[in-house]
Amino acid sequence: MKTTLTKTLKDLGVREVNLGTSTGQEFFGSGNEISSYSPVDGKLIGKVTSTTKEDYEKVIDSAQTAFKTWKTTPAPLRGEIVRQFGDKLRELKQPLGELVSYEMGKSLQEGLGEVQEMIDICDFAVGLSRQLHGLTMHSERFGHRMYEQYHPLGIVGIISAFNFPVAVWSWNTALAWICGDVCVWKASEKAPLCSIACQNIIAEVLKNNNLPEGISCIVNGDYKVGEYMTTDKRIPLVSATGSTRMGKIVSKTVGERLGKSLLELGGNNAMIITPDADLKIAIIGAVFGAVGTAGQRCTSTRRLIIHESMYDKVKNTLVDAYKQLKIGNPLDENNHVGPLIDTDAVKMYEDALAKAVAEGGNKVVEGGVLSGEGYESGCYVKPAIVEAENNFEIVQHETFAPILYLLKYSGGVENAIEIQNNVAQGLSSAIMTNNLREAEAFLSHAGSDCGIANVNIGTSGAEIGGAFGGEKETGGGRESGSDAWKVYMRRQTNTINYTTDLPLAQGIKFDL
Ligand code: UN1
Repeated sequence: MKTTLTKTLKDLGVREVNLGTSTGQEFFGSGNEISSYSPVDGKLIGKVTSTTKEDYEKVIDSAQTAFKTWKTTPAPLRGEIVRQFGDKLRELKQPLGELVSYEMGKSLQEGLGEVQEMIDICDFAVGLSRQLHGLTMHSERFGHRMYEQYHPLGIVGIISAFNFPVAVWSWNTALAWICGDVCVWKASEKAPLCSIACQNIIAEVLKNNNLPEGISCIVNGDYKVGEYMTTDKRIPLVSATGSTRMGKIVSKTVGERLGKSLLELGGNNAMIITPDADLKIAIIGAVFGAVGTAGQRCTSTRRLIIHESMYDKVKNTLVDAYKQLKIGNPLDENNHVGPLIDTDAVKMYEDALAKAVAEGGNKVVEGGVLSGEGYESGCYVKPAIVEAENNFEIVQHETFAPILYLLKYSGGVENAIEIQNNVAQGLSSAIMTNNLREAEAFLSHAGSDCGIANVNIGTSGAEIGGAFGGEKETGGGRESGSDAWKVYMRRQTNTINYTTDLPLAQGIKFDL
């Protein structure tokens, strides 16, 4: 992989983060060049060569070879490598956070937060490396023992999106590594330098421990490189984060060869605000959820479902809150909202707003594209709020931009829950209420149908300790905490007979 920087990152106002001119995988990229432009100022940051099919074969060879060493390394020792990786991330948190912020456009606080998520998942994985437990069962036969074990799976393919260019990879890779797998990562072609920085960091850790770099590999390029992975039988698990459209293709292709896929796809996340809500936290939660990361999180708040008795108050308070928002260079800590990833995303934002109005929506915070000094990249937009109906086509879709739809409900909380669930996606959801009955109804089997359901917390900003993912068109996969590690391993049931007889299960007699 060859990386060429136009200037040093320092010249661009970003501290250097181990982003050499190449990674140890130098021979792995000889295809077309991919240019990385910063949405912050529109400048070309650098170019990366993409992975050809030939390069890809070399990557897989090195991953397969590395797997032989890695799968037989005791899990706690694998954890030790992840611990060292986490320590390196602690050292490099500031510059890596700055690179994330500069290449992707999220605020510096969020860039640093993303690196913090990486550190946290490393800690989690280190502990887990001593806890890859299976169950023991009681056999129905005399003199038999039965138990289950989890074994490493092989090569894990990771396809990640631009919006969390480093954290989502680490959720997958930190767990996969302690599970004994090796990883091949295709990062978004919109943020390739972040992946190279991460690769350089882990490559150094592996080298210091005399381990093969093939334990962690990167490939670069567009969907074709993704296709190499999804069609490749040597990759038993493909973990993909991104749009529902992409996820359906990945699922179908991997499914055709009966491989496993872990999908974390689009969300259409709602927050319900009931008459018993604490408005102070509801408003902050809603605003951060809608405009944080410029509305480009899978968990961003897209819909507010507000009880009619509170509707005008919430609307007016939100309109006032939006007036305080500062939009600009995300590396400047005074700004709340940075740019969208590129001008295509700006076009989608404009189209979505136009569609919402065409369907009868009413803009209460106008929105619009910013131009002039500081906005030269053409990627900065104003967060917008639209009064809408849940059945509008555009409201049913995830638009990766800071557009918040206001929806009204009347009657009991069950009506709000019905509106909330009435979309194709099922990632994150929230209710703002101090009413125990409403909160419990929301969390019950008759409540939210999402993978994440929060009370008095917004839809975004999940901690790594829980399983992350959602239902329906969100894809059903779970990454990160809880027992998400199990998908990265193969389960084996073992039955051992320590007698001199051969009793058959289910009491079957078979005498010769
Ligand atoms: C994503 O947008 O793909 O819950 C991940 C959150 C973050 C992760 C988002 N911890 O908002």
